[in-house]
Amino acid sequence: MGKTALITGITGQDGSYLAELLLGMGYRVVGMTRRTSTDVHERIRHIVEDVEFVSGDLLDQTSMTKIVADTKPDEVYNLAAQSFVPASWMQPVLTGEFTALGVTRVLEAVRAVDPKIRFYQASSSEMFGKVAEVPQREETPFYPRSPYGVAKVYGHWITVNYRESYDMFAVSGILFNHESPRRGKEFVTRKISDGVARIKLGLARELRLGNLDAQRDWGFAGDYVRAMWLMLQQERPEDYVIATGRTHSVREFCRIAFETAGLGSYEEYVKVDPRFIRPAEVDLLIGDPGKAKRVLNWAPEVSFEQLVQMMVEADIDRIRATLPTGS
Ligand code: NAP
Ligand code: F7E
Repeated sequence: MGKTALITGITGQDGSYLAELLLGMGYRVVGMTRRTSTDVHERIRHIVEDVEFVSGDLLDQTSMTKIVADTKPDEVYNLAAQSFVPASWMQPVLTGEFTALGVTRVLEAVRAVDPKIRFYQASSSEMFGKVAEVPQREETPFYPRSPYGVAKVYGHWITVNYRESYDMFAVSGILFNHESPRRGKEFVTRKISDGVARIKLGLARELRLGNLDAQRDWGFAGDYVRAMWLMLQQERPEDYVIATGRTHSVREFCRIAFETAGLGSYEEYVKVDPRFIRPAEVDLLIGDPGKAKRVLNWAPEVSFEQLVQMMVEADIDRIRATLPTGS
């Protein structure tokens, strides 16, 4: 019998890649979705027939417990969250409900139904915030800089606490920024690749961004979901930093993206717009993936340059396909 995995957040970027990975390994994949009045399956349209869907919400304990009891998973991947940092200043309470207390609700469901179920929590490099050391490791103290980061710190520690209180196999992956052509368009990398494609195809003339000097350790989402799975296959439940170990500025991302499209210098098109500057910024993130390499034998396969090219080319192809032929 193959294993069963329950994924919360299956309609998101990571959920779609993780579902593909697990289906390819023969898992029965159960995806939790929220009820919506419109179709939200864009990222998983190609595997929608292979996934079993259950309806639930991180805000609702009853639905969470029933889903875990009914589907009897071997592994639960808790990827659902309000994940956009600027939105967390606009909706700090809701972000806390989803991204912080939501984790406790899933953990409670697992504990009540079967504490032997293995649990993965999607922790984030945003927990390091105003960084205490460079590069950031599993032991680096947290100093979050947004309501999102604060909520993720709660989610992280409640996962550690359930592991220590109830002897559960509950682990936390501290993932640094990971991107793909499936990234939401509000995040800076996809905003840039989409903006570059629009300029290339004559649909826009400029791209408005915020802080171009912020530095992030950007990897490819497809590589990062492999690490999630590996963490749940270990003998002992432990937390891991997942990162490339390299950092780049938003400005560098722009430079490569505009060059990839053959548009020349980004400076001709990019305008800094104060609307996109954050109340508090995370200036520099760079992770040390040493433990993941040593213990999980994990390493990223897609480089920064390949990632930028992949995203720009995918957006050009996608938008071109919507244009009348010949344009
Ligand atoms: P994403 O694309 O924003 O997807 C978020 C998912 O959460 C969506 O499927 C969304 O469903 C679901 N969701 C939100 N609120 C929910 C609720 N109340 N009940 C049930 N589902 C809910 O995020 P992602 O980039 O795939 O990231 C996955 C996880 O990793 C998130 O927890 C994120 O915070 C964390 N993380 C991401 C990164 C990164 O760089 N991508 C790095 C570190 C950690 P709808 O489709 O219904 O909105
Ligand atoms: O911003 C700067 C912005 O929104 C990256 C989430 O997945 O990764 C993500 O959080 C940087 C920031 O991602 C714009 O100020 C400049 O310094 O793409 P982002 P994020 O905030 O790092 C972490 C690991 C997560 O856990 C989160 O869930 O880019 N920036 N100009 C901009 N950012 C945006 N969004 N838009 C701009 O116009």
